[in-house]
Amino acid sequence: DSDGKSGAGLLTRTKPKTKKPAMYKVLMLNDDYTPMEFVVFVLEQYFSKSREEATQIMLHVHRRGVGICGVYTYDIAETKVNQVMELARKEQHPLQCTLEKE
Ligand code: TYC
Repeated sequence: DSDGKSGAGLLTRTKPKTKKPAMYKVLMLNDDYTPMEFVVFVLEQYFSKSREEATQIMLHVHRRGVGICGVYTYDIAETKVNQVMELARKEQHPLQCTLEKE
């Protein structure tokens, strides 16, 4: 055996058992119609950004087409995307928010 002990196929673990969870970026996409103030509101409410930070991210998306709202585990990232998409739909804004594995 590779661990030098007898027995079939049981390898001695050398690494710690715990591993970091996969992380996912929540991305915001630009469009021509969603008001800037709505995007800033979303970044403050769902991504815990200050007014200043939210404004910077919104302007980055406005100029570059896409930007990162935050990085989370899958369940949290997915929940935030759903919450943002639901509010945008309710308010009739075409804002798009999506997930990307890091
Ligand atoms: N481009 C939009 C406007 O001029 C503002 C905007 C910014 C929309 C970021 C979406 O993710 C977005 N009103």
